[in-house]
Amino acid sequence: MEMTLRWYGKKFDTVTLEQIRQIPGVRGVITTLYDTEPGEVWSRERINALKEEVESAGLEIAGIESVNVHEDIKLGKPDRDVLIDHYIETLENLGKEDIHMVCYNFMPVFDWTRTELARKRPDGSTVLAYTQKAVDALIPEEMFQSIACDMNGSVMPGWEPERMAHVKELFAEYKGVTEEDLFDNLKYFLERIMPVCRKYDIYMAIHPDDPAWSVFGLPRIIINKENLLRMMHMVDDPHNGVTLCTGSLGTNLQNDLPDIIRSLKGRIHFAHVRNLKFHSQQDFEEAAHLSSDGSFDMYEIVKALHDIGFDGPIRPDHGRMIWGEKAMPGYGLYDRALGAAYINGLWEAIEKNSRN
Ligand code: DNO
Repeated sequence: MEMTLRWYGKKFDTVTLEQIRQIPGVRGVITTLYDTEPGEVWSRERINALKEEVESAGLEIAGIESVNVHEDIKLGKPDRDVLIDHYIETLENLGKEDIHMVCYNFMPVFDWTRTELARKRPDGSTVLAYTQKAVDALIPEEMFQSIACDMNGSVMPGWEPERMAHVKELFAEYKGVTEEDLFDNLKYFLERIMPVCRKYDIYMAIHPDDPAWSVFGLPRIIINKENLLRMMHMVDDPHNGVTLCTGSLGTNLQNDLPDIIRSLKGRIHFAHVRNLKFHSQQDFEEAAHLSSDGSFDMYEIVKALHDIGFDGPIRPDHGRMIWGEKAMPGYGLYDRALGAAYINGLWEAIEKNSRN
């Protein structure tokens, strides 16, 4: 595996490349052109400039998170072909710049969903949290308003104000769209992009839906082992793979994370590792990465990744806000650096043990 940290770019991130460079074992960043809109072609010049910026700080681009998929592709609307052409052009430009892993998601309307961005824990840290009761009590258009005040002035991925301005219309468009429709539209998209992925050896890594169930009645498909295997087999090419995100798949306690990891051998191209603490089935908060701070056995998760020979980029995922840091919720420096050190420690121990 290659330990990495997500970085949103100089204009958007409070964390600098120089700081990332000092986290032991981190040599790569996962980044994006954060100010591009879904459907827009990423120019080779802009990708190259980003690459040079990262490389001049002594790091490398280990992959992109995300190249976002336009809603019309997810909806299977008539203009999807043009939009997929644009996506292909972006992939081509990334390939030419020697970038080989792209994370994306196929969640309708919302990307990840949380009901609180700064829940206070007993140790004084703040974390993102989800309570089903709060979601049930909200109308979707109010979701953004209800959490906006805790964003620390940042633009959060998946919660861009431009996207939120259209939530009402988007909901109307998804009326009647079933999970089967979404599977069909995903298949169509994947089949069209696979040739360019093969040509430039780009590994697509779909991000699971977070939480791993339908919210606000919208269809959601990347939620469990059965559906992950279905999506892999329906376009059976190694370039069609998965981002194994423990914090997303793990929202559903029925999902056995080490078992899912083992069943996806060879098709996990990127890993997001984090821990959650559950208070009841659909009421949880994000915890420190350490197993004993949450509900997951992080040793078993990292061991499963090690056992299947996972060699792609991995990153600590959302961290707590600690030590007075002000940053994009989930994406401060300190707790993610602690997470990286912890995952590196687990990996080293598992690696050395496996040699004996
Ligand atoms: C949240 C992230 C997601 C993820 C996208 C991938 O913090 O894990 O926004 O980047 O779903 O497209």
